[in-house]
Amino acid sequence: MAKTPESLELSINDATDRSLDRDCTTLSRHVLQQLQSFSPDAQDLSALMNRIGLAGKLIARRLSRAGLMEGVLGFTGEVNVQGESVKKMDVYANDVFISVFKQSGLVCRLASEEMEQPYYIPENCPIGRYTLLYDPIDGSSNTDTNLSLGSIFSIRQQEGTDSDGQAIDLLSNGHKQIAAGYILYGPSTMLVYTIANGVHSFTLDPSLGEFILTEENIKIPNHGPVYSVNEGNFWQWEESIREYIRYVHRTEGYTARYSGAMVSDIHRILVQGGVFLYPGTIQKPEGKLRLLYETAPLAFLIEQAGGRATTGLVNILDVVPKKLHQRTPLIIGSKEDVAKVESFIQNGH
Ligand code: AFP
Repeated sequence: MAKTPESLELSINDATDRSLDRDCTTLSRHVLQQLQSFSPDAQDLSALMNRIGLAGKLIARRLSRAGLMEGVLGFTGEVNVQGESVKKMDVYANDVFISVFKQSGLVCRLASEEMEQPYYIPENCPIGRYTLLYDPIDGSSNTDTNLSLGSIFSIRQQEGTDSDGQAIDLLSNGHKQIAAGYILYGPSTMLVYTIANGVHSFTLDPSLGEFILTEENIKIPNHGPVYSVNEGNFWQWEESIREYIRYVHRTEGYTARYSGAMVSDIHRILVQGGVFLYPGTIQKPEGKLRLLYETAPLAFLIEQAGGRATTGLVNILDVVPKKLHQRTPLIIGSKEDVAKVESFIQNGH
C-alpha cells in the first residue's frame, strides 16, 4: 500500500531523528549512558574517555599529514626500554597522551610501553585516582609505509599512594582494569572501547571532530576463517604451534591475514571472527607482546565481546605481572578458534 504524505513525512522525521540522535551520541555521552549515572565517578570516567579520544584525534591528524611534513616519520636514533629502535611517531604519540591529561585532575600516573617508569602528573596527584596504561603506537613498523596503526589503552584505579614510585599496585591481574580499548588509524579512525559493559565502536567524523557511535554491544563470532600470525617465526616456535599451523594449511576454510599492527588484526577478527597468535619462541618463551600495555587491555575487550584470550596455558586476565614491562605469549579471538589452538598446545592435537 502506497505511503500517505503524512506517513512518508513521519518516517522521514523518524529517520532524521534517529540519525540526529546517533550523530549526537559522542563518546563522553555514551560512557554516561553506559554508567546510567551522572555521579562524580561517572563524570570522571566520561571525561577520561573523552581525553583518550582527543589523543586519538591529535595522532590521527599527525598521521594523515605525515607525508607532507618534515621530520615526522623515521627513527629518532634512540632505543626504548623494550630494546627497540624508537620511531619519531612513537615519541610524538607518547607525548600526546601525557599532554592531554595534564591539568585534568583525572590521571595521576601514565604507564607506557615507551617509558621505563610511569610518568607522574604532580598536579593530578593524589586526587587523580586513575592510572592510564597505553601503547601509544601499536605497529610502529607500519608508520613509514602508510599502513594501518593503532593505540591501545587501559584504565586502572590507583591502589595506595605509590609514594615510592615503584607502581607495585599495577603488578596485578587484568581483571583490575575498569576500562580498555584501542584506536585504529585506518581508512577511517575508529575507537573501540569497553567499561565492562559490552564493546562499542565509534568512528571519527572529521567534519565534526567528534567520535560518533557506530555500533553497540559488538559480539565476536564464535568461529571465523582468519588466522593471523607472523609465519616468518615458524621455525622458532614450539612443535605444538607448528602443528596447529600445518592443520590450518591443510584444512579448507582458513585464510591468513597479518598486518604488522595487532590492533588492525584484532579489529578484523572482532568483526569477522578468527584467531590472532603471537606465540612464544624457543629463545623467548614469553613472546614479544607486553602484558600491561597490549595483551591485557585487548583480552579485557575481546572477553567482553564474547571471545577469549590465553597464553596457551592460562587466561591472559589471570596473569599477574612480576614487572611493568612483562611480556606474554598471546592467542586471542573467537572462542572455538582459541580452543582449537589450545587443544594443540595442551594435548598436541
Ligand atoms: P611495533 O609496535 O614495535 O611495530 O610492534 C607491533 C606489535 O607489537 C604488534 O602490533 C604486531 O602484531 C607485532 O608486534 C608485530 O611483530 P613482528 O614484526 O615480530 O611480527
